Amino acid sequence: KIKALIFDVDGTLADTEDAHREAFNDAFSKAGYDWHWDRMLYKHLLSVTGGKQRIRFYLQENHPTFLDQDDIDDLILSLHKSKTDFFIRRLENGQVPLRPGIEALITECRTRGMTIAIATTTTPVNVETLLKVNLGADSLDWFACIGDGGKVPVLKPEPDVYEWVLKELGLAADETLALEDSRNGLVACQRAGVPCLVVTNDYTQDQDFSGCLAQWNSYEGVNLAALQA
Ligand code: XBP
Ligand code: MG
Repeated sequence: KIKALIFDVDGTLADTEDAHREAFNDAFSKAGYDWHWDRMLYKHLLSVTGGKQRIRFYLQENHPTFLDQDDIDDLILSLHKSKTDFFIRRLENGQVPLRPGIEALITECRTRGMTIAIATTTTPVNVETLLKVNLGADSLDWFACIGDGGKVPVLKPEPDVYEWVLKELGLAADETLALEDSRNGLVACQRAGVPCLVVTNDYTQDQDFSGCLAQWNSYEGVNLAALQA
């Protein structure tokens, strides 16, 4: 019997990636760099999770000598901090709504007394703000725990964030179900033994989801009866 549903955030609760992408571009331009991530490039860069890791990956492929600077780690950190500020501003301006059907699914879980939790690779303040802005300040308390990129040393596709969440919940992997939008998320689930449902979006629809429990391209038709069947 499934006792908990574990939600990914980026791409799953909301189509956040274009807001992330624009926030990266804003941070680059504010710091005086003429780097620009368009949708096509970003789709490729999404193969690496975590904003700081994504900036480093971009530099490796496009400006490798830039990485030779002694203070490169601090530079990436400060670019990422600025990116987070720009992203939060977009959330607070109401530019990133939840995906259609997500609020109903969360309500359905809560009505049925099912535990809900979060497993994401993003920065904690991003999750907190996304939830507060779209579901109200109380909504943070609806989740039994929030596993994020600040809680574990390595991000998806490694299983650490799922393992952290399972430990917090005190549940076995097969007593839970995860909801993901990306291959990296699915692989993290598989490595943690968590059965995974996938709802794709424009950025992830071409990825390989073999081994997932079920795959949709929208939440239409995704409800607890369908999930537990
Ligand atoms: C989401 C991500 C994140 C965001 C950026 O992956 O990869 O890196 O794009 O977030 P998932 P930060 O949905 O699999 O968790 O810049 O805060 O790291
Ligand atoms: Mg995701």
